[in-house]
Amino acid sequence: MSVTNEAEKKKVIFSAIQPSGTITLGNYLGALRNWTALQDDYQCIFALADLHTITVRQEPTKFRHNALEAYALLLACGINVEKSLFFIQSHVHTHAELAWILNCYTQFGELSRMTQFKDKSTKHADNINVGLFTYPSLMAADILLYQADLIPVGADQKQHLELARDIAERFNRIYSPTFVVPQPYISKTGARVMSLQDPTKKMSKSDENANSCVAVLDKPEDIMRKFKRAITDSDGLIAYGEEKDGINNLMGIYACVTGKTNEQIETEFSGKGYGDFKTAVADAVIAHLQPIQEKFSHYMTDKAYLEKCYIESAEKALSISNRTLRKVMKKIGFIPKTY
Ligand code: ATP
Ligand code: LTN
Repeated sequence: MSVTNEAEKKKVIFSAIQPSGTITLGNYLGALRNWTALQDDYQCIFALADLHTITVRQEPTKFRHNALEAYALLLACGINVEKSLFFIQSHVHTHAELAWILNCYTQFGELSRMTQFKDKSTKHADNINVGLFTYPSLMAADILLYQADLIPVGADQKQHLELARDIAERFNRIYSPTFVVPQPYISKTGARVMSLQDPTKKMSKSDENANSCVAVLDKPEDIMRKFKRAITDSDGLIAYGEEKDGINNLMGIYACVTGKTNEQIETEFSGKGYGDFKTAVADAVIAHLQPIQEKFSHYMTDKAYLEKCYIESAEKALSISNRTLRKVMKKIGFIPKTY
């Protein structure tokens, strides 16, 4: 990414995703595809939030593999390192440093109110570590280091973003304007993809039922099988409607990957059965994912290229984020580092 005058005028977008497992069709249609569409109009900074991932215990070999795979897959989905930064959070030390500082400007009570902390402590009752508790201060550091204007996040991260805004405003008030106060970015095309087995729940990579979730890297035959088994309803009509969560979800997915409207889909399938529709959705998803899967395989055979991308981005990210960190430390009263 060249930091030209023109690029400097563009608003800064920051977002991140954790390499905590296989990337799903939900992650792709709900988040990643929208990120890639923003790259011409904004100065985009994306990260693989691996420091966040260790709030849940990881097996080292699998963790390393998941992170590299996620990096390659996001490039394959269209993140372009010529236009945007895309780095690995743990490679840019300013994140952990600012997170510590922000911990001292965040109240225990504020973190105690975070619903994700409450959910994850119930889910991982044997490992309620302090990192899980201070997760939102690290997320605030990610965002505030780059003076980001807009943050695309899903509903589950809204509360964390609100907290990042509160921390930024608090710091600016105590000292003087230091951080840009970020706003949520609501995508016009954001899709919420629901579980194929329980369409009232969102599709999630941590779902125990493997049939509920399509991974971007799933083989065509697995994608077909999962869609064929998708839960629908009994009225047999391919039409958007109330109490038709299963069909609504399949129509939403089909619309996303083909660009068709609900009316066009209803016309296309009028008089046809759910079996035909499910096959058509699966075929469309397979066709949409095929070029991504091919690019992914190519990137995975070129580790040197992947390394070049994440190192170059990390160097640029370090230089941008260090400016903010030094400013913050100076305002607090730390003795400036002269080396
Ligand atoms: P987990 O199962 O570990 O909670 P997840 O699959 O729900 O993971 P996250 O890593 O929490 O995904 O989210 C990454 C991004 O993908 C977020 O921006 C989130 O809003 C988006 N996202 C996740 N699941 C869906 C979904 N089913 N539909 C649309 N967007 C989604
Ligand atoms: N917590 C987010 C990932 C994340 C993030 C961020 C998102 C880490 N840092 C900064 C936006 C901005 C998640 O799990 N989806």
